[in-house]
Amino acid sequence: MTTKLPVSSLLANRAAALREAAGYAAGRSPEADVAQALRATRQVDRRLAFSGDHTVIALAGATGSGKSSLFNAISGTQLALPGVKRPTTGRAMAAVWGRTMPDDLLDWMEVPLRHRLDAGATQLDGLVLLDLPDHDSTAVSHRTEVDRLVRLVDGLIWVLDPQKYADNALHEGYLSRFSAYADVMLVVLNQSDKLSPIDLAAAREHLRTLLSAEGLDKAKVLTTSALTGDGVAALQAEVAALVKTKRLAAARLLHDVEAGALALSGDLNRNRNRRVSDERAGKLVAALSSAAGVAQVSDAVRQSTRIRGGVATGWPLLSWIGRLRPDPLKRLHLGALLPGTRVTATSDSTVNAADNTAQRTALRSSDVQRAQVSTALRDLSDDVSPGLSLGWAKAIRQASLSHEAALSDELDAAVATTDLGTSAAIGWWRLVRVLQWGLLAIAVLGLAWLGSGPITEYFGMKPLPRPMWHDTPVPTWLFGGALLAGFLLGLLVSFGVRISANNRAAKATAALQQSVRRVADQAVLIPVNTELERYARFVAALARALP
Ligand SMILES: Nc1nc2c(ncn2[C@@H]2O[C@H](COP(=O)(O)OP(=O)(O)OP(=O)(O)O)[C@@H](O)[C@H]2O)c(=O)[nH]1
Ligand SMILES: [Mg+2]
Repeated sequence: MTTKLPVSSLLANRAAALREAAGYAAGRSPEADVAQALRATRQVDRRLAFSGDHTVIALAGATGSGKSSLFNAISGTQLALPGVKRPTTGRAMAAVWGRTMPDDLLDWMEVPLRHRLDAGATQLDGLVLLDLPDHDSTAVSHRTEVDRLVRLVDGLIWVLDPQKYADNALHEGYLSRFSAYADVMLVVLNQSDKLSPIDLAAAREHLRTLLSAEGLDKAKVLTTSALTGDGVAALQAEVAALVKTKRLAAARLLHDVEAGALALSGDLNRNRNRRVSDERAGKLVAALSSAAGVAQVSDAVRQSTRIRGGVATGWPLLSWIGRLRPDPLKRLHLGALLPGTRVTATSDSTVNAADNTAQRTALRSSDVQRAQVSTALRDLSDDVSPGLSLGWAKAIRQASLSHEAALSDELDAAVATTDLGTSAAIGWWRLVRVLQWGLLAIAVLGLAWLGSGPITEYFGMKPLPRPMWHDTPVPTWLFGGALLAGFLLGLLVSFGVRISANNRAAKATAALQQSVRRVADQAVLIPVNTELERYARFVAALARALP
């Protein structure tokens, strides 16, 4: 019966965190780093899916170092063919100790040559030993095979020989890459029979120094001779110890996950709680407001209110002249919002309203205003990007520009659909209007009274009485007084109209700015903050994946 790998929840948690981080980093962090992280998590999934009873350890090293000979020595077989002709081994071969053959595992590793051995009293039950081709082979196929398998195995035995152990190509080109894997690695100096005991001790010391310099000081170093069998038992014991813990696979995978996390950590920055500041958002809204013509519309509201207020409350004998003046709101195509044709803006229609070609104003933003918007957008993304890597900064910039093409249409639609507060009539205007017409009626009455003489005479009636007040006939008082009062009232009320106009302009400005703010939210602030949120999640996930 096979059991699942006794893998610590640490590995599972870290792998999950790394997968999450890689997901967030996709398209932001360098592609190769994201790929490495995802490869590591995939490897965890796949390796964990296989039998946890087996530990795969590979013999790796340069050609002629004695990998195949050690394979035979450890297994007590002649399965591998050590050769004089170099390189000899071309395909990996597996020896499996125990009663079951982990075919699924070896299929995944694509190792077709497999032999099962009885573990007997060897303590090697569960070991899958691989004889690999030479890692620095002249044959490309050998190198590819080694590179592929070295990624998949649980542990490694690096076989060196006295002639080549200090070879730079070996250390800098290959071994140093495994510095993080020192605890799942044994380093074996083979062919010890070729050196005198003193030279062997010196070589071993030298090798230790070289390994330390490459961060591999934790790796165990052994000396063996496949020819004489010297040190083979000790090597077997080390291998048996690795197999016994059954933690080798988990340890190796954990290193892979950590390496993946480290690759992405170049994009870590301590400041993960980035948000667009209120100040920046305010500046953006100001630039957008300017481009959207908020001031112009607000002015038009003021003018329009004054004209209409004048017509409504002015002296009727003069106020009709105001009707001849064009309404500035209508000139901006905002006349739909004047009394009688009420259009209400809904909060979420602002962005989509851009499709509605009927809702367009005659406002056009200038090049200067457009440049101000561009600057505000750039400042905003620059503001939240310091310390971020290029990929993330670029993603934030792109988020800030995601709606740029449609921005002016969206703003225009937002202005066109904003309720400017000009539709409702102003109460006291009506009162004044009634008063004005009343006064005019009194004046007409006075005039009629004054001119009533010929009419009453014509009809043979008694002339109307003509009471006097302060030596002047009352009808004259009525006529002159009402006219003067109407004129003066119109004059007086024009100050009130001015206040109304200013109030309405201020309210319109506020309403327009709110509409512009909604566009800024939808088109810029939400996309940018979403990207920043993504970065925060990336940092949090990566922190959980890192040691
Ligand atoms: N003296 C001595 N010779 C050894 C020892 N181990 C291996 N040899 C010889 O070294 C040569 C190469 O050995 P292999 O085991 O084929 O080496 P390898 O690392 O498998 O080589 P490739 O398959 O080409 O990568 C053979 O002639 C072996 O007999 C050893 O410990 N001492
Ligand atoms: Mg070989």
